[in-house]
Formats: sequence, C-alpha cells, structure tokens
Amino acid sequence: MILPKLTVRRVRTHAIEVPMRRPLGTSAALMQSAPFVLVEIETEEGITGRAHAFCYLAAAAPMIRRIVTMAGEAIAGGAVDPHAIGASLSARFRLLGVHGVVAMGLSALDVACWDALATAAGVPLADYLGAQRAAVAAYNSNGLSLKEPECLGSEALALLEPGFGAVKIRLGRVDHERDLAAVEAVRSAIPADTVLMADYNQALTVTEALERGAALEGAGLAWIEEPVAADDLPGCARVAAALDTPVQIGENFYGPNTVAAALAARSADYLMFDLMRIGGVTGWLAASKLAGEAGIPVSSHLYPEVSVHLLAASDSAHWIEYVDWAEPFLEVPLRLHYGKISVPNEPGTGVRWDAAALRRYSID
Ligand code: SMN
Ligand code: MG
Repeated sequence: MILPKLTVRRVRTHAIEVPMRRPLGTSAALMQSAPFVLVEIETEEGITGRAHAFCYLAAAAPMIRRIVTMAGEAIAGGAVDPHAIGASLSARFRLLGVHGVVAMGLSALDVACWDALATAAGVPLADYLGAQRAAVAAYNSNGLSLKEPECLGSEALALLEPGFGAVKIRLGRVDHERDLAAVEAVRSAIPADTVLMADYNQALTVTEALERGAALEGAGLAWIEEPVAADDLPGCARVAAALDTPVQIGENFYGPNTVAAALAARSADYLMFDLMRIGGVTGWLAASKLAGEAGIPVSSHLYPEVSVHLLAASDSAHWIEYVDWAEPFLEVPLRLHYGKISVPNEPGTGVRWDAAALRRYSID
C-alpha cells in the first residue's frame, strides 16, 4: 500500500457528552449518557483525520485527552504513517502500559491517521483497505437492558422496526430465572427467523456459566457473549467447549497478542473487536488476519461508523454491532438498509462532527 504523503501539523481534541435515546443497563453498569473524546489530526497538506472514542465514564474523557495531546505533541512534524507512529508511541508509553485509557488514546490517533490517508487517497476507508462488500449485516444493540422481563418483548419489536433482523439482549441478573424469563419474553415476541444474541458482560464464574449456559441451550441464541472474566482465557475455553451455543468474546482485548493467545487457548467460537481497545485500524487489521487464518468469524464492538469499513474489507466478517450513540454529533448519520449498514461513499471514514453539536454537548 502506497501511503499518501501527509505531515502531522497538530492534534486537537474535544470532550462531549451526548444523550442516549435508550439508557443501557448491563450487568456491569447503567449508562444514561454517552461521553466521547473526539480527535482531529490536522496535516500540513490541509487534510484532517478524525476519530471518536467512547469513554464509558465522563471522568475518563480528560484522561484520554491528556494521552492524545501528549502523543500528538510527540508525532507533530512527522509523517502520517500509522505503523511507524504506533511503534514509536507504544515505546513511549511502554512503562505505563498500553491498556485502558492509554490504549484508547493511541487507538484514536491511529484511526484518525487512517481517516486522513484514505481521505487523501480520495476513497472510502473500506476501499482503501480492499473492500469486498458494500454493506455489513447489523444487529440492533441499543436496548434490551437488565430490566423487568415483562417490558422486553415490545422493546425488541421496537428495535427491529428500522428493518433489523437481529437484536442483542443483556443478561446477568442475580436471579437466573429472571434472565430465562427475559430471553423467553423476547423470543416469543420476535419473528422466529430473527437472530438473538445475549451478553453477560463477564458477570459469571465459570461454574455459573456452565450451568446457566446449559439452561439456555434450547433458547436459540446466536451467541453467548462474555459469560466470564474477559481475561480468563482458559475459563472462556471451558465454557466454549461445553456449550453448543457459540461463545463470543473479544471486546476487552487490548491488541492482537491477546487475540493470538485466545486462539491458541480455543477460548471462543467467535471474536469481536473494539476499535479503541484492539489498537485502531492497524490493530484491527492484524487481529482480524489472525482470526481469519484460524477460521473464526469476526464481529465489531461499538463504533459502527468505522467498523463498517473494516468488516467490509474483511474475509471473516460476521456481524456489526449497531449503536446510535454517535448520532447526536455526526454530520452524516449511518446508512441503514434492510438490516445492513452500508459503507459510506465519501472519502475516509465519513465521520465528521457537527459544529453546533460540538458546542451544545461540550464538557471541555
Ligand atoms: C457493552 C459494554 C459496554 C458499553 C457498551 C456496550 C456491551 C456490548 O458489552 O457488547 O454491547
Ligand atoms: Mg459485550
């Protein structure tokens, strides 16, 4: 791949917190608004690369910004070369460790670099990476929180309304019977051919996961996500081996080395990568190559706006997770078409922020 010649002029960041249409209640936390750090790499050539990082907690936004600003000062004046930048920044932050907010900051810079390069080349990022398809099948992940099971059937139907053929439910209540009732409430409300995924967000011990997973075998779940601690790769492997229902993990993997370890341990049937944890586009490409070689289908975690490009260019693309959290600040919303997300036609990722939204939701 020939890199367009671009030079980093400066890096800017913004912090915003936007309302969520539906609060999301997982076994780990209830989120009622969505804090983001927005990153812009300005180049001497006049092209700007952008990336958005979801922060989980508003308190994490200033930390991520600080990392991005420090890293931005280190790369100013150099070439927009994601691999070289990644190598030098990983070395710079090695003693602190490239995890958590550090990994998120460096991943955001990487995504902004790739956005700038594809924009300079005049093509969508998917095409720049060798797109194989124009759209990716999406599941609606905007709801089905840990609420009263009785209200979940109608919510599932509302989530399918825009044309989706798949939805994800959150599980991990203290009372397993209520989890079963929640799955049953959704299953009986949605059409038989609707795909239903379930996410425990690491709530269970391995013993619990084996018991609860066995009780769910007949529920027709497309996958059980993160049943146990994400870094317990042998534990994940035990659950994956015992259950017929596929086990999905990976949103908490920092970098491709964890993917290699998970593959070696046979920790899951499916893998999903989070753009801001896996190492941006560069980390995703390496991770997805490993998964592809092992024959493991790859899905995305959050960031549908950028993940659509990566999955469109991937041999092993499975499902894209659709969340609408960035919609309040995006200039151009995602294009949904019969349950798929289409690759935008414009150069780069197509992610640009609306100036008025930036002012309105600023938490600077
Ligand atoms: C999830 C976790 C944390 C924030 C958003 C979403 C969840 C998912 O694990 O996979 O959607
Ligand atoms: Mg998850």
